[in-house]
Amino acid sequence: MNVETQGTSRSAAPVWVALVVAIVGLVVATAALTATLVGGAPFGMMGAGRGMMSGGGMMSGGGMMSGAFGSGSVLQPGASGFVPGTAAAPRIVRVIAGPGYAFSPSSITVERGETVTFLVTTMGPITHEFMVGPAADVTTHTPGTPEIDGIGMMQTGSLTYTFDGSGPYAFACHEPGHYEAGMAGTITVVP
Ligand SMILES: [Cu+2]
Repeated sequence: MNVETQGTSRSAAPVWVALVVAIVGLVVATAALTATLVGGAPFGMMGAGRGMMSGGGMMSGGGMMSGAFGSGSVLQPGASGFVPGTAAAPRIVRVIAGPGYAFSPSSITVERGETVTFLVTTMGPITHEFMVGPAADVTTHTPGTPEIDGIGMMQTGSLTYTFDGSGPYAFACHEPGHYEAGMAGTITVVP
């Protein structure tokens, strides 16, 4: 009797352990699969994979918006296959102004000599402007420096600029107090 009981409990324990391990394994595998499907679906539907290649999270807002306007906007200057903008066919660069006193992105890279059309959209209730040119002129708000004035909420302004110098270039908003609050960005020129 004693021997039989011991025998039963000895052989039952490994079966029980194996069953638990199997169940836990199944649950983990199911959870992982679910996470993959749930996490993967939005990327596949929205960005068709481009979001993931360009670093998704980092680009977030801008990446999603530019994703709808062709793959030409994905490659950045310096990357192989990048097509620089020309006067006849400027490269489109989208910039979000606000909400608050910031541009997104706050740093932009251009190829030397290329022509870029900035499409600047204001998010939020504060009106912004977008001035672009040599950093010294932009910083001091020099009259005559190209700018889009008074971009209201959900409005988009357009400005085309050719970067034919070596820089440094910059952009900024000079609505009262905005530049002082940090509403500016840098433009890096690559050969
Ligand atoms: Cu502003």
